[in-house]
Amino acid sequence: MSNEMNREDLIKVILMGLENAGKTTIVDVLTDKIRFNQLTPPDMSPTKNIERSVISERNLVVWDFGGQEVYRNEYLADPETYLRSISFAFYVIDVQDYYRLFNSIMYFMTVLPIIVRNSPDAEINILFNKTDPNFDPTKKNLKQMFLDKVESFIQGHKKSIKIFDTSIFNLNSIKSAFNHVK
Ligand SMILES: Nc1nc2c(ncn2[C@@H]2O[C@H](COP(=O)(O)OP(=O)(O)O)[C@@H](O)[C@H]2O)c(=O)[nH]1
Ligand SMILES: [Mg+2]
Repeated sequence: MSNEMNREDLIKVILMGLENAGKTTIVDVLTDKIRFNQLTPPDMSPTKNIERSVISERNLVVWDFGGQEVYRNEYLADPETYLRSISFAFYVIDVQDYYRLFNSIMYFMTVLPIIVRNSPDAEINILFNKTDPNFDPTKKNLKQMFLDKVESFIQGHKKSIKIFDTSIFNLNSIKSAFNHVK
């Protein structure tokens, strides 16, 4: 890890969620590696472990937590290394992935208390990602299903949570979700 990444004045932002939710693509938007609305989604390989990106102009360091199960277990087993001093946590859900919705709910309910315990001041955000302009959510509304399942759980944690619909096909939707991060 370079010295820049260790700078203590940087605001720590984390992205968590299952693999394939679109976390790394979001980092690429925030770091201006993707500058135009995509006509087809970029082809990406799964993130190994954690990748950190510094956005110097905004004083941010973004931790992209690879979502594969082996890595997920590693973070949860050692939260003091990974989940401390977080200012903003973004939990990313693929609203088009019906078959893994339940898995994503379970992971959210597992990580939220650990984040809150290790970073009590962290602001929690949920991104309903892949809400593409041409995607019709009325058939299976995964966003509503997710919220229904976690509602009372969130209330139990007395945290107010910000919610955003995002898509790589609308870069502004992603940038706006991070506007309040400073
Ligand atoms: N349809 C659609 N696909 C997306 C979107 N964002 C990312 N993807 C695709 O989803 C796949 C996984 O993205 P990636 O960023 O690697 O997910 P990660 O595993 O959470 O880091 C890639 O093929 C991306 O191109 C989106 O908003 N809509
Ligand atoms: Mg990734």
